[in-house]
Amino acid sequence: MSEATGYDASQIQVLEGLEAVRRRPSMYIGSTDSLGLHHLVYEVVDNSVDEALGGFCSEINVTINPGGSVSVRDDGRGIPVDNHPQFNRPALEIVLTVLHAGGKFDHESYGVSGGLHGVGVSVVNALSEWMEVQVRRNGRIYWQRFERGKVVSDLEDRGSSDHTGTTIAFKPDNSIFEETEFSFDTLSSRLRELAFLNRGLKITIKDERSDKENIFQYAGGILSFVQYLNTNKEVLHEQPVYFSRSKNGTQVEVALQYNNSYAENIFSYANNINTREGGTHLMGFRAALTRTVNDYARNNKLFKNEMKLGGEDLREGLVAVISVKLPDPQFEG
Ligand code: 0RA
Repeated sequence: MSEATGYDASQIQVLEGLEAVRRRPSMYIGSTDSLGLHHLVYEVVDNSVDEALGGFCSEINVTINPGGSVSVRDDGRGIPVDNHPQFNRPALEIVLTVLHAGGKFDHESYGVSGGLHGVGVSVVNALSEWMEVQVRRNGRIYWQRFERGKVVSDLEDRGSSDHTGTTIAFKPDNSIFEETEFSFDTLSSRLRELAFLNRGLKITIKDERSDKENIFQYAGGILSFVQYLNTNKEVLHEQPVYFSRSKNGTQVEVALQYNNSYAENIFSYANNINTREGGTHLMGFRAALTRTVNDYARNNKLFKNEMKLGGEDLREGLVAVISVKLPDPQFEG
């Protein structure tokens, strides 16, 4: 560090990065309305889900606190706290204050889960009146506090711990957000969806303002998701069809179940993000469904003459979930 200023060049860059986020928050989180507000929580939760995808975390607990803050706790490895040589600061501080440093430094995870934008937890920090992080790692408890993205206390060792994990608590900055009231139901539906998409992962949400609570955990993963989507529908077959395949680090899962309606309901996801505008995974699925059923019917002589079923016919009453997880996704739209 330069002795005159107390700052070296890399730290000046850090502050400029977070200032850019506070100046134009929508560029990073989409909007500063209720949607953007809830996006902050998804951003933090997605970091914990990444730990789960790596097999290091089995439970995530979200709490809406009475004072307007939210806490997200996981039992993952804990954010590293050792010195980051490039910045000569604890790694935790870098993850929380440097744009795009949020994820693993190795790029081996499916790390682009980040809600809508995958911008990293430093963006949440920059847009929070305060953020407090507690890390259990190396047999110790570490703690650090930030205000509007800036370090206000150095990393503290607060005693011993016999397990690992990360707790991030933050209060959105009301000078940035038009809406600062978290909705239990809005958060619940995204957390339920994440639990469906990550089989076995336990996600809880507790509302300390009202004592409401939800626990989401699905041994069936997206198979359970399809059953949930067909709740109160008359299904044409009791057991959903389910299959999965992994190849070259890419994982594909499909679950489907027909009901007696005419509606088509296909939900497609890439790295836990709903790909509303479709993509190759959705197009591939639609084409494969049409081809497979037609091939089956032809091979089993179920068709008269040159009969053929159209894709639209085969999607009437279809409820399906397609989930792909891939290391380096290309998102459009
Ligand atoms: C960077 C590197 C490693 C883990 C994490 C970040 C991490 C971040 C968050 C955010 C919320 N929960 C988290 N858990 C972990 C890898 C650590 C290692 O190699 O041991």
